[in-house]
Amino acid sequence: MTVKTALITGITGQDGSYLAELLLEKGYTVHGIVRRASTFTTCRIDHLYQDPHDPEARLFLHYGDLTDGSRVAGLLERVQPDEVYHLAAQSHVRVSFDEPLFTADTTALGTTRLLEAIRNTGLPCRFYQASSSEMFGASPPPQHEGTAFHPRSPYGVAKVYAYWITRNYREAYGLYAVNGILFNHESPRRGPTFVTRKVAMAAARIKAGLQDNLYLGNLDARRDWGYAAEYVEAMWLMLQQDSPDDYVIATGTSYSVRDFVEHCFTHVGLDWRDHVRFDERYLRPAEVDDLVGDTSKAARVLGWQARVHTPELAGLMIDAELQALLGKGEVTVPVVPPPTHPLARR
Ligand code: NAP
Ligand code: G4F
Repeated sequence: MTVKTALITGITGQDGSYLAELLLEKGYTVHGIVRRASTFTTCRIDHLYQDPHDPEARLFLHYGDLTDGSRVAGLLERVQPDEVYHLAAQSHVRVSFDEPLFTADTTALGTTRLLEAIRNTGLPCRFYQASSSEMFGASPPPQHEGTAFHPRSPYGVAKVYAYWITRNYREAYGLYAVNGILFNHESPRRGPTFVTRKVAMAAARIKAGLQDNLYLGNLDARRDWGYAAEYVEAMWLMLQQDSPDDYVIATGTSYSVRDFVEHCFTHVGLDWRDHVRFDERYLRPAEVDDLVGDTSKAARVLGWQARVHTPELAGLMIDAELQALLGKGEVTVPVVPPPTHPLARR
């Protein structure tokens, strides 16, 4: 068991929750930054919560916001982490068109605030930046570490900035700072406005007779969808190497939004054409048409490769939705068996 200390920004998000689980399993002490809201936002990590008065406690939460550089610096000084996983961001592509300045402040400049804090404290900690395949945007697939960036959204542009500032601090100040260029990764913990979770939730509710239709935008876009619980293992591996570098993490396969919809509806014995309707509100001013990651480098150096592919992912997500409906008493008869994939429990 290691006795390292990690600091996670975005610990309340999808990836933050899986990463916190993984690091606690590995024996780390984990500190997470949580932004204050009028309601609790910790539902994804409530199962990990430990009373901080317990001498055995290894998970600690602190209020903080990426827009407040002095707070971020103060926390870094106090926690003295060995590893910093920077996952916090305004992460929704469609929302970034509505809120480009907030997205830039949080997703781009938030990264600089953290890197500056590390540089100024002089801590010898390792830094992980949550970079994104959205940076490749219009560059044709397959995309790898050397593919040119051509972002298509304010979010993608902000992530390109964050990518380069991370590399700049590595080159200029010798920081151990890496970019994980992760392609879309999903799970039952995915935010409900991202397309996979939106589809899985709706298909389960339609099957249960709780709603009739699902409104979507562009069904032709293609994505390389993997399973989030596996992708956090790659984040950890990147910080365990002898020297810092950047890695693409993906499954290497691509499916259209239509394919994903079909997988979910077929899984519960429905024909998606009877229920899916078009709503132009879900279109974007500029779209990313096709993302497929080339993970040769991650396989060679990190020994990482995806085990769950998009069809199994769709199955485990929809099974989880049906289980959740059963748990809430909204469905009285199991519609499908409970999830059987071992990773579905994470
Ligand atoms: P997510 O579920 O949207 O989580 C984002 C996290 O950032 C949440 O904990 C959120 O807090 C926090 N956050 C947002 N603004 C903040 C601020 N101003 N100050 C402090 N915290 C703030 O995202 P995710 O799917 O876990 O993704 C994690 C990271 O990987 C993000 O940077 C994302 O852009 C990037 N990424 C994701 C994917 C993917 O497919 N999931 C692919 C490539 C890269 P609240 O809970 O309070 O909202
Ligand atoms: O699920 P999405 O919103 O994910 P998107 O835009 O690919 O972004 C996600 O992956 C990025 C990695 O490439 C991350 F960096 C980012 O943080 C985020 O996690 O949309 C996927 C596709 C898009 O082409 C969108 O136009 O689905 C299409 N889509 C069609 N109807 C829809 C909908 N997307 C959403 N969210 N909602 C719809 O109704």
